[in-house]
Amino acid sequence: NPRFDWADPLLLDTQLTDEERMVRDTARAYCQDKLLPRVQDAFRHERTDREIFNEMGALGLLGPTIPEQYGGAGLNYVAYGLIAREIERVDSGYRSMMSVQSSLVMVPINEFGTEAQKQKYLPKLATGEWVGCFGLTEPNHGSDPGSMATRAKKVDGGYSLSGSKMWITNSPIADVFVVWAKTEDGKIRGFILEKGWKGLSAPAIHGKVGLRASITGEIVMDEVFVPEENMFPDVTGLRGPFTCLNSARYGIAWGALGAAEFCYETARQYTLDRKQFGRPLAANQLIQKKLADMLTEITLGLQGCLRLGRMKEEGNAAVEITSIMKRNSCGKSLDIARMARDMLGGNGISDEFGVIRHVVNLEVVNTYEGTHDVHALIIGRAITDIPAFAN
Ligand code: TGC
Ligand code: FAD
Repeated sequence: NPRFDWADPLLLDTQLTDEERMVRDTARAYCQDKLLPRVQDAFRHERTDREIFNEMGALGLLGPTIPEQYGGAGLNYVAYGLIAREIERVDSGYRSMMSVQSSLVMVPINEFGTEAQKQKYLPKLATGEWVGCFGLTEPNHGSDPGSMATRAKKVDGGYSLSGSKMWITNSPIADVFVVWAKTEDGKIRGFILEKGWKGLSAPAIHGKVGLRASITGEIVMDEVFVPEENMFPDVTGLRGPFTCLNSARYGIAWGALGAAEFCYETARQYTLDRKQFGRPLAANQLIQKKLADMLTEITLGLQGCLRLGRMKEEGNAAVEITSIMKRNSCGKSLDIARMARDMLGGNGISDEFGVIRHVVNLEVVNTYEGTHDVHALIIGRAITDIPAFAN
Protein backbone atom coordinates (compact mmCIF):
# COMPACT_ATOMS: atom_id res chain seq x y z
CA ASN A 1 0.00 0.00 0.00
CA PRO A 2 1.33 3.48 -0.85
CA ARG A 3 2.16 5.42 2.29
CA PHE A 4 0.47 8.78 3.00
CA ASP A 5 2.91 11.69 3.08
CA TRP A 6 1.58 14.36 5.46
CA ALA A 7 3.92 16.93 3.91
CA ASP A 8 3.22 16.13 0.25
CA PRO A 9 0.13 13.92 -0.24
CA LEU A 10 -0.11 14.34 -4.04
CA LEU A 11 3.65 13.79 -4.42
CA LEU A 12 4.27 17.17 -6.03
CA ASP A 13 7.96 16.47 -5.69
CA THR A 14 7.77 13.59 -8.16
CA GLN A 15 6.07 15.82 -10.73
CA LEU A 16 9.10 18.11 -10.96
CA THR A 17 12.05 17.73 -13.30
CA ASP A 18 15.55 17.17 -11.95
CA GLU A 19 16.43 20.77 -12.77
CA GLU A 20 13.35 22.10 -10.96
CA ARG A 21 14.16 20.01 -7.88
CA MET A 22 17.73 21.28 -7.94
CA VAL A 23 16.57 24.91 -8.12
CA ARG A 24 14.10 24.26 -5.29
CA ASP A 25 16.80 22.67 -3.12
CA THR A 26 19.24 25.53 -3.75
CA ALA A 27 16.59 28.10 -2.85
CA ARG A 28 15.49 26.14 0.22
CA ALA A 29 19.03 25.81 1.55
CA TYR A 30 19.69 29.54 1.13
CA CYS A 31 16.36 30.53 2.70
CA GLN A 32 16.68 28.21 5.68
CA ASP A 33 20.39 28.87 6.32
CA LYS A 34 20.66 32.59 5.54
CA LEU A 35 17.21 34.21 5.63
CA LEU A 36 15.46 32.41 8.48
CA PRO A 37 18.07 33.33 11.13
CA ARG A 38 17.70 37.08 10.48
CA VAL A 39 13.96 37.48 9.82
CA GLN A 40 12.75 37.90 13.40
CA ASP A 41 15.11 40.78 14.06
CA ALA A 42 14.46 42.39 10.67
CA PHE A 43 10.71 42.22 11.19
CA ARG A 44 10.88 43.45 14.79
CA HIS A 45 13.00 46.47 13.90
CA GLU A 46 11.47 47.17 10.47
CA ARG A 47 14.86 46.67 8.84
CA THR A 48 15.49 45.77 5.21
CA ASP A 49 18.81 44.10 4.53
CA ARG A 50 20.09 45.46 1.20
CA GLU A 51 22.69 42.69 1.08
CA ILE A 52 19.93 40.15 0.44
CA PHE A 53 19.68 41.35 -3.16
CA ASN A 54 23.37 40.56 -3.74
CA GLU A 55 23.02 37.17 -2.08
CA MET A 56 19.96 36.26 -4.15
CA GLY A 57 21.65 37.57 -7.28
CA ALA A 58 24.71 35.39 -6.70
CA LEU A 59 22.44 32.32 -6.59
CA GLY A 60 20.47 33.23 -9.72
CA LEU A 61 17.26 33.91 -7.76
CA LEU A 62 16.66 37.35 -9.32
CA GLY A 63 15.00 37.30 -12.73
CA PRO A 64 15.03 33.50 -12.90
CA THR A 65 12.98 33.45 -16.13
CA ILE A 66 15.06 36.14 -17.88
CA PRO A 67 17.33 34.79 -20.65
CA GLU A 68 20.93 34.07 -19.71
CA GLN A 69 22.26 36.52 -22.30
CA TYR A 70 20.95 39.34 -20.07
CA GLY A 71 22.19 37.82 -16.82
CA GLY A 72 19.05 35.86 -15.92
CA ALA A 73 18.96 32.16 -15.12
CA GLY A 74 16.78 31.25 -18.13
CA LEU A 75 14.59 28.96 -16.01
CA ASN A 76 10.97 28.00 -16.56
CA TYR A 77 7.89 29.30 -14.72
CA VAL A 78 7.66 26.29 -12.42
CA ALA A 79 11.21 26.90 -11.20
CA TYR A 80 10.30 30.55 -10.55
CA GLY A 81 7.25 29.45 -8.56
CA LEU A 82 9.32 27.02 -6.50
CA ILE A 83 11.78 29.81 -5.65
CA ALA A 84 8.92 32.10 -4.53
CA ARG A 85 7.50 29.28 -2.38
CA GLU A 86 10.82 28.72 -0.60
CA ILE A 87 11.44 32.41 0.05
CA GLU A 88 7.92 33.06 1.32
CA ARG A 89 8.12 30.00 3.56
CA VAL A 90 10.48 32.27 5.51
CA ASP A 91 8.84 35.67 4.94
CA SER A 92 6.49 37.34 2.45
CA GLY A 93 8.59 40.51 2.67
CA TYR A 94 11.69 38.73 1.34
CA ARG A 95 9.59 37.23 -1.45
CA SER A 96 8.27 40.72 -2.22
CA MET A 97 11.82 42.02 -2.62
CA MET A 98 12.55 39.18 -5.04
CA SER A 99 9.33 39.25 -7.02
CA VAL A 100 9.27 43.01 -7.58
CA GLN A 101 12.83 42.86 -8.88
CA SER A 102 12.16 39.76 -11.01
CA SER A 103 8.60 40.15 -12.31
CA LEU A 104 7.79 43.82 -12.05
CA VAL A 105 11.12 45.34 -13.09
CA MET A 106 13.09 42.76 -15.09
CA VAL A 107 10.08 41.27 -16.95
CA PRO A 108 8.91 44.59 -18.48
CA ILE A 109 12.45 45.56 -19.45
CA ASN A 110 12.90 42.14 -21.06
CA GLU A 111 9.45 42.14 -22.73
CA PHE A 112 9.10 45.77 -23.75
CA GLY A 113 12.60 47.26 -23.53
CA THR A 114 14.90 48.20 -26.38
CA GLU A 115 18.12 46.22 -26.81
CA ALA A 116 20.02 49.11 -25.19
CA GLN A 117 17.66 49.15 -22.19
CA LYS A 118 18.02 45.38 -21.74
CA GLN A 119 21.80 45.52 -21.90
CA LYS A 120 22.05 48.47 -19.56
CA TYR A 121 19.66 47.38 -16.82
CA LEU A 122 19.08 43.62 -16.78
CA PRO A 123 22.55 42.29 -15.90
CA LYS A 124 22.93 44.63 -12.91
CA LEU A 125 19.42 43.87 -11.71
CA ALA A 126 20.16 40.13 -12.02
CA THR A 127 23.22 40.34 -9.77
CA GLY A 128 21.50 42.61 -7.26
CA GLU A 129 24.01 45.40 -7.89
CA TRP A 130 20.96 47.50 -8.70
CA VAL A 131 17.59 47.33 -6.93
CA GLY A 132 14.40 48.00 -8.88
CA CYS A 133 10.88 49.13 -8.03
CA PHE A 134 7.57 49.35 -9.90
CA GLY A 135 5.26 52.33 -9.63
CA LEU A 136 1.64 51.78 -10.65
CA THR A 137 -0.50 52.49 -7.54
CA GLU A 138 -1.16 56.11 -6.60
CA PRO A 139 -2.57 57.68 -3.43
CA ASN A 140 -6.00 57.98 -5.08
CA HIS A 141 -5.88 55.09 -7.56
CA GLY A 142 -5.21 51.54 -6.37
CA SER A 143 -7.63 48.93 -7.71
CA ASP A 144 -8.37 51.23 -10.64
CA PRO A 145 -4.94 52.05 -12.09
CA GLY A 146 -6.52 53.11 -15.40
CA SER A 147 -7.53 56.36 -13.69
CA MET A 148 -3.94 57.25 -12.74
CA ALA A 149 -3.08 60.94 -12.43
CA THR A 150 0.68 60.80 -13.10
CA ARG A 151 1.44 62.66 -16.32
CA ALA A 152 4.25 62.47 -18.89
CA LYS A 153 4.48 65.69 -20.86
CA LYS A 154 6.42 65.69 -24.14
CA VAL A 155 9.44 67.98 -23.97
CA ASP A 156 12.51 68.38 -26.12
CA GLY A 157 14.43 65.06 -26.13
CA GLY A 158 12.06 63.18 -23.88
CA TYR A 159 9.28 63.53 -21.32
CA SER A 160 8.66 65.45 -18.12
CA LEU A 161 7.02 63.26 -15.46
CA SER A 162 4.95 64.67 -12.60
CA GLY A 163 2.85 62.85 -10.04
CA SER A 164 3.18 60.47 -7.15
CA LYS A 165 3.04 56.74 -6.57
CA MET A 166 2.10 55.17 -3.23
CA TRP A 167 2.90 51.89 -1.47
CA ILE A 168 5.87 51.06 -3.65
CA THR A 169 7.95 48.04 -2.57
CA ASN A 170 11.74 48.73 -2.59
CA SER A 171 11.35 52.39 -3.68
CA PRO A 172 13.45 54.06 -0.92
CA ILE A 173 16.46 51.86 -1.78
CA ALA A 174 15.81 51.58 -5.52
CA ASP A 175 18.33 52.48 -8.22
CA VAL A 176 15.89 51.79 -11.08
CA PHE A 177 12.23 52.86 -11.16
CA VAL A 178 9.77 51.41 -13.68
CA VAL A 179 6.99 54.01 -13.63
CA TRP A 180 3.68 54.09 -15.50
CA ALA A 181 2.27 57.47 -16.55
CA LYS A 182 -0.22 58.94 -19.00
CA THR A 183 1.03 60.92 -21.97
CA GLU A 184 -0.91 63.91 -23.30
CA ASP A 185 -3.01 61.67 -25.58
CA GLY A 186 -4.27 59.85 -22.44
CA LYS A 187 -2.33 56.64 -23.16
CA ILE A 188 -0.47 54.79 -20.40
CA ARG A 189 3.26 54.41 -21.13
CA GLY A 190 6.14 52.87 -19.20
CA PHE A 191 9.35 54.73 -18.30
CA ILE A 192 12.63 53.73 -16.66
CA LEU A 193 13.89 56.33 -14.18
CA GLU A 194 17.13 56.30 -12.22
CA LYS A 195 17.93 57.27 -8.65
CA GLY A 196 19.36 60.77 -8.34
CA TRP A 197 17.51 62.31 -11.26
CA LYS A 198 16.38 65.88 -10.60
CA GLY A 199 12.87 66.07 -9.14
CA LEU A 200 12.72 62.37 -8.17
CA SER A 201 12.43 61.25 -4.55
CA ALA A 202 11.25 58.11 -2.76
CA PRO A 203 10.46 58.66 0.91
CA ALA A 204 9.88 55.57 3.06
CA ILE A 205 6.51 54.71 4.56
CA HIS A 206 6.99 53.70 8.21
CA GLY A 207 4.73 51.98 10.71
CA LYS A 208 3.61 49.04 8.58
CA VAL A 209 2.22 46.24 10.73
CA GLY A 210 2.93 43.60 8.08
CA LEU A 211 5.77 43.03 5.63
CA ARG A 212 8.16 44.85 7.95
CA ALA A 213 11.30 43.18 6.56
CA SER A 214 10.55 44.71 3.15
CA ILE A 215 10.87 48.46 2.75
CA THR A 216 7.97 50.33 1.15
CA GLY A 217 7.79 53.95 0.05
CA GLU A 218 6.37 56.56 -2.25
CA ILE A 219 7.70 57.78 -5.56
CA VAL A 220 7.39 61.54 -5.90
CA MET A 221 8.05 63.07 -9.32
CA ASP A 222 8.26 66.82 -9.78
CA GLU A 223 8.94 67.49 -13.46
CA VAL A 224 11.48 64.69 -13.75
CA PHE A 225 13.12 64.77 -17.17
CA VAL A 226 13.18 61.28 -18.72
CA PRO A 227 15.08 60.95 -21.99
CA GLU A 228 13.19 59.47 -24.94
CA GLU A 229 15.39 56.36 -24.90
CA ASN A 230 14.11 55.52 -21.39
CA MET A 231 10.52 54.98 -22.50
CA PHE A 232 9.31 51.54 -23.53
CA PRO A 233 8.87 52.19 -27.23
CA ASP A 234 5.95 50.04 -28.27
CA VAL A 235 3.67 49.12 -25.37
CA THR A 236 0.70 51.36 -24.56
CA GLY A 237 -2.26 50.96 -22.21
CA LEU A 238 -2.75 48.77 -19.19
CA ARG A 239 -1.43 45.74 -21.06
CA GLY A 240 2.07 46.96 -20.13
CA PRO A 241 1.75 46.91 -16.34
CA PHE A 242 -0.65 43.95 -16.39
CA THR A 243 1.88 41.81 -18.26
CA CYS A 244 4.25 42.33 -15.32
CA LEU A 245 1.45 41.62 -12.85
CA ASN A 246 0.60 38.33 -14.57
CA SER A 247 4.08 37.10 -13.74
CA ALA A 248 4.23 38.51 -10.20
CA ARG A 249 0.72 37.29 -9.28
CA TYR A 250 1.68 33.80 -10.45
CA GLY A 251 4.76 33.86 -8.18
CA ILE A 252 2.65 35.07 -5.27
CA ALA A 253 0.25 32.16 -5.79
CA TRP A 254 3.14 29.76 -5.08
CA GLY A 255 4.69 31.98 -2.43
CA ALA A 256 1.65 32.41 -0.20
CA LEU A 257 1.31 28.62 -0.01
CA GLY A 258 4.93 28.43 1.16
CA ALA A 259 3.95 30.68 4.09
CA ALA A 260 0.90 28.45 4.69
CA GLU A 261 3.12 25.34 4.72
CA PHE A 262 5.28 26.91 7.42
CA CYS A 263 2.19 27.67 9.53
CA TYR A 264 0.69 24.20 9.04
CA GLU A 265 3.94 22.42 9.90
CA THR A 266 4.49 24.63 12.94
CA ALA A 267 0.94 23.98 14.19
CA ARG A 268 1.32 20.24 13.60
CA GLN A 269 4.53 19.99 15.62
CA TYR A 270 3.29 22.31 18.34
CA THR A 271 0.08 20.38 18.90
CA LEU A 272 1.95 17.06 18.89
CA ASP A 273 4.38 18.36 21.53
CA ARG A 274 2.07 20.33 23.81
CA LYS A 275 -0.08 18.50 26.32
CA GLN A 276 -3.29 19.80 27.91
CA PHE A 277 -5.74 17.70 29.90
CA GLY A 278 -3.08 14.99 30.06
CA ARG A 279 -2.63 14.32 26.35
CA PRO A 280 -1.26 16.02 23.25
CA LEU A 281 -3.41 18.79 21.77
CA ALA A 282 -3.13 16.88 18.49
CA ALA A 283 -5.18 14.04 20.00
CA ASN A 284 -8.31 16.22 19.91
CA GLN A 285 -10.74 15.95 17.03
CA LEU A 286 -11.07 19.73 16.69
CA ILE A 287 -7.30 20.04 16.25
CA GLN A 288 -7.11 17.19 13.74
CA LYS A 289 -9.91 18.72 11.68
CA LYS A 290 -8.00 22.00 11.50
CA LEU A 291 -4.85 20.20 10.38
CA ALA A 292 -6.85 18.23 7.80
CA ASP A 293 -8.41 21.44 6.45
CA MET A 294 -5.00 23.12 6.22
CA LEU A 295 -3.32 20.26 4.41
CA THR A 296 -6.24 19.84 2.00
CA GLU A 297 -6.11 23.47 0.89
CA ILE A 298 -2.30 23.56 0.64
CA THR A 299 -2.21 20.35 -1.40
CA LEU A 300 -4.92 21.39 -3.85
CA GLY A 301 -3.49 24.89 -4.11
CA LEU A 302 0.04 23.72 -4.90
CA GLN A 303 -1.26 21.29 -7.50
CA GLY A 304 -3.17 24.16 -9.13
CA CYS A 305 -0.07 26.35 -9.15
CA LEU A 306 1.96 23.60 -10.76
CA ARG A 307 -0.71 23.14 -13.45
CA LEU A 308 -0.76 26.90 -14.12
CA GLY A 309 3.04 26.92 -14.38
CA ARG A 310 2.92 24.14 -16.95
CA MET A 311 0.17 25.97 -18.87
CA LYS A 312 2.27 29.14 -18.91
CA GLU A 313 5.12 27.11 -20.38
CA GLU A 314 2.75 25.68 -23.00
CA GLY A 315 1.44 29.21 -23.73
CA ASN A 316 -2.23 28.35 -23.15
CA ALA A 317 -2.86 30.01 -19.75
CA ALA A 318 -5.61 32.64 -19.90
CA VAL A 319 -4.82 35.50 -17.52
CA GLU A 320 -7.94 34.82 -15.44
CA ILE A 321 -6.40 31.52 -14.25
CA THR A 322 -3.70 33.57 -12.55
CA SER A 323 -6.49 35.49 -10.78
CA ILE A 324 -8.01 32.19 -9.61
CA MET A 325 -4.67 30.98 -8.23
CA LYS A 326 -3.50 34.28 -6.70
CA ARG A 327 -6.86 34.79 -5.00
CA ASN A 328 -7.18 31.20 -3.80
CA SER A 329 -3.63 30.94 -2.47
CA CYS A 330 -3.76 34.27 -0.63
CA GLY A 331 -7.21 33.81 0.88
CA LYS A 332 -6.61 30.21 1.92
CA SER A 333 -3.11 30.90 3.27
CA LEU A 334 -4.42 33.75 5.37
CA ASP A 335 -7.12 31.45 6.82
CA ILE A 336 -4.50 28.78 7.50
CA ALA A 337 -2.13 31.24 9.19
CA ARG A 338 -4.92 32.58 11.40
CA MET A 339 -5.95 29.03 12.32
CA ALA A 340 -2.35 28.09 13.17
CA ARG A 341 -2.02 31.23 15.28
CA ASP A 342 -5.05 30.12 17.27
CA MET A 343 -3.69 26.58 17.74
CA LEU A 344 -0.52 27.96 19.31
CA GLY A 345 -2.57 29.67 22.03
CA GLY A 346 -0.70 32.49 23.80
CA ASN A 347 2.55 31.52 22.11
CA GLY A 348 0.85 32.22 18.80
CA ILE A 349 1.01 35.90 19.69
CA SER A 350 4.82 35.84 20.11
CA ASP A 351 7.00 36.70 17.11
CA GLU A 352 9.38 33.95 18.25
CA PHE A 353 7.10 31.34 16.70
CA GLY A 354 6.81 33.10 13.34
CA VAL A 355 3.13 32.37 12.75
CA ILE A 356 1.71 35.77 13.73
CA ARG A 357 4.30 37.38 11.43
CA HIS A 358 2.93 35.32 8.55
CA VAL A 359 -0.63 36.33 9.50
CA VAL A 360 0.08 40.05 9.23
CA ASN A 361 2.24 39.57 6.13
CA LEU A 362 -0.50 37.61 4.40
CA GLU A 363 -2.97 40.42 5.11
CA VAL A 364 -0.80 42.50 2.78
CA VAL A 365 -0.29 39.75 0.21
CA ASN A 366 -4.07 39.26 0.07
CA THR A 367 -4.36 43.00 -0.76
CA TYR A 368 -1.56 43.87 -3.17
CA GLU A 369 -1.32 42.83 -6.81
CA GLY A 370 -5.12 43.00 -6.91
CA THR A 371 -7.21 42.50 -3.79
CA HIS A 372 -9.06 39.24 -3.07
CA ASP A 373 -12.32 40.87 -4.15
CA VAL A 374 -10.90 42.52 -7.26
CA HIS A 375 -9.68 39.12 -8.46
CA ALA A 376 -13.20 37.76 -7.81
CA LEU A 377 -14.49 40.50 -10.11
CA ILE A 378 -11.93 39.65 -12.80
CA ILE A 379 -13.02 35.99 -12.63
CA GLY A 380 -16.69 37.01 -12.51
CA ARG A 381 -16.25 39.10 -15.64
CA ALA A 382 -14.72 36.13 -17.43
CA ILE A 383 -17.61 33.91 -16.35
CA THR A 384 -20.44 36.32 -17.20
CA ASP A 385 -18.89 38.71 -19.71
CA ILE A 386 -20.20 41.55 -17.49
CA PRO A 387 -17.58 43.80 -15.81
CA ALA A 388 -18.87 44.48 -12.28
CA PHE A 389 -16.28 47.18 -11.55
CA ALA A 390 -17.01 49.42 -14.52
CA ASN A 391 -20.04 51.31 -15.86
P1 TGC B 1 -9.46 46.30 -18.53
O1 TGC B 1 -10.47 46.92 -19.43
O2 TGC B 1 -9.75 45.03 -17.87
O3 TGC B 1 -8.08 46.14 -19.34
C1 TGC B 1 -7.43 47.26 -19.92
C2 TGC B 1 -6.41 46.72 -20.92
O4 TGC B 1 -5.47 45.89 -20.27
C3 TGC B 1 -5.52 44.56 -20.83
N1 TGC B 1 -5.42 43.59 -19.72
C4 TGC B 1 -4.42 42.75 -19.58
N2 TGC B 1 -3.32 42.53 -20.33
C5 TGC B 1 -2.47 41.59 -19.91
N3 TGC B 1 -2.68 40.89 -18.77
C6 TGC B 1 -3.76 41.09 -18.00
N4 TGC B 1 -3.93 40.39 -16.86
C7 TGC B 1 -4.69 42.05 -18.39
N5 TGC B 1 -5.86 42.50 -17.86
C8 TGC B 1 -6.30 43.44 -18.69
C9 TGC B 1 -6.87 44.47 -21.50
O5 TGC B 1 -6.87 43.51 -22.53
C10 TGC B 1 -7.04 45.86 -22.01
O6 TGC B 1 -6.25 46.00 -23.17
P2 TGC B 1 -6.71 47.00 -24.36
O7 TGC B 1 -5.65 46.82 -25.38
O8 TGC B 1 -8.06 46.54 -24.75
O9 TGC B 1 -6.74 48.37 -23.74
O10 TGC B 1 -9.06 47.41 -17.50
P3 TGC B 1 -9.85 47.95 -16.26
O11 TGC B 1 -9.39 49.35 -16.01
O12 TGC B 1 -11.33 47.71 -16.39
O13 TGC B 1 -9.22 46.96 -15.16
C11 TGC B 1 -9.89 46.59 -14.05
C12 TGC B 1 -9.05 45.58 -13.22
C13 TGC B 1 -9.78 45.32 -11.92
C14 TGC B 1 -8.98 44.29 -13.99
C15 TGC B 1 -7.64 46.06 -13.00
O14 TGC B 1 -7.54 47.40 -12.94
C16 TGC B 1 -6.90 45.42 -11.86
O15 TGC B 1 -6.37 44.31 -11.98
N6 TGC B 1 -6.76 46.11 -10.68
C17 TGC B 1 -5.87 45.67 -9.62
C18 TGC B 1 -4.69 46.58 -9.56
C19 TGC B 1 -3.41 45.87 -9.19
O16 TGC B 1 -3.28 44.67 -9.27
N7 TGC B 1 -2.41 46.65 -8.81
C20 TGC B 1 -1.14 46.09 -8.51
C21 TGC B 1 -0.12 47.15 -8.25
S1 TGC B 1 1.53 46.50 -8.17
C22 TGC B 1 1.65 45.73 -6.70
O17 TGC B 1 0.74 45.62 -5.95
C23 TGC B 1 2.99 45.20 -6.39
S2 TGC B 1 3.16 44.53 -4.83
C24 TGC B 1 4.47 43.51 -5.19
C25 TGC B 1 5.19 42.98 -4.04
O18 TGC B 1 5.62 43.72 -3.15
O19 TGC B 1 5.41 41.72 -4.09
P1 FAD C 1 -8.64 50.32 -2.94
O1 FAD C 1 -8.58 50.13 -4.40
O2 FAD C 1 -9.05 51.66 -2.43
O3 FAD C 1 -9.62 49.21 -2.35
C1 FAD C 1 -10.15 49.29 -1.01
C2 FAD C 1 -11.19 48.16 -0.85
O4 FAD C 1 -12.24 48.33 -1.81
C3 FAD C 1 -10.61 46.76 -1.09
O5 FAD C 1 -11.22 45.86 -0.21
C4 FAD C 1 -11.06 46.44 -2.52
O6 FAD C 1 -11.19 45.05 -2.73
C5 FAD C 1 -12.40 47.14 -2.57
N1 FAD C 1 -12.79 47.51 -3.94
C6 FAD C 1 -12.14 48.31 -4.82
N2 FAD C 1 -12.83 48.42 -5.96
C7 FAD C 1 -13.93 47.66 -5.80
C8 FAD C 1 -15.06 47.35 -6.63
N3 FAD C 1 -15.16 47.84 -7.87
N4 FAD C 1 -16.01 46.54 -6.14
C9 FAD C 1 -15.92 46.03 -4.90
N5 FAD C 1 -14.90 46.28 -4.07
C10 FAD C 1 -13.93 47.08 -4.52
N6 FAD C 1 1.64 49.02 -5.77
C11 FAD C 1 2.54 49.23 -6.78
O7 FAD C 1 2.24 49.79 -7.81
N7 FAD C 1 3.85 48.79 -6.62
C12 FAD C 1 4.27 48.17 -5.51
O8 FAD C 1 5.45 47.77 -5.42
C13 FAD C 1 3.34 47.96 -4.43
N8 FAD C 1 3.76 47.41 -3.27
C14 FAD C 1 2.91 47.38 -2.19
C15 FAD C 1 3.40 47.02 -0.93
C16 FAD C 1 2.56 47.06 0.18
C17 FAD C 1 3.13 46.76 1.54
C18 FAD C 1 1.19 47.44 0.03
C19 FAD C 1 0.26 47.48 1.21
C20 FAD C 1 0.70 47.78 -1.21
C21 FAD C 1 1.55 47.78 -2.34
N9 FAD C 1 1.10 48.24 -3.59
C22 FAD C 1 2.00 48.41 -4.62
C23 FAD C 1 -0.26 48.74 -3.74
C24 FAD C 1 -1.34 47.67 -3.87
O9 FAD C 1 -1.30 47.07 -5.13
C25 FAD C 1 -2.71 48.32 -3.60
O10 FAD C 1 -2.76 48.62 -2.22
C26 FAD C 1 -3.86 47.43 -4.01
O11 FAD C 1 -3.90 47.28 -5.42
C27 FAD C 1 -5.22 47.97 -3.53
O12 FAD C 1 -5.37 49.32 -3.84
P2 FAD C 1 -5.81 50.37 -2.69
O13 FAD C 1 -4.92 50.17 -1.51
O14 FAD C 1 -5.88 51.71 -3.30
O15 FAD C 1 -7.26 49.90 -2.26
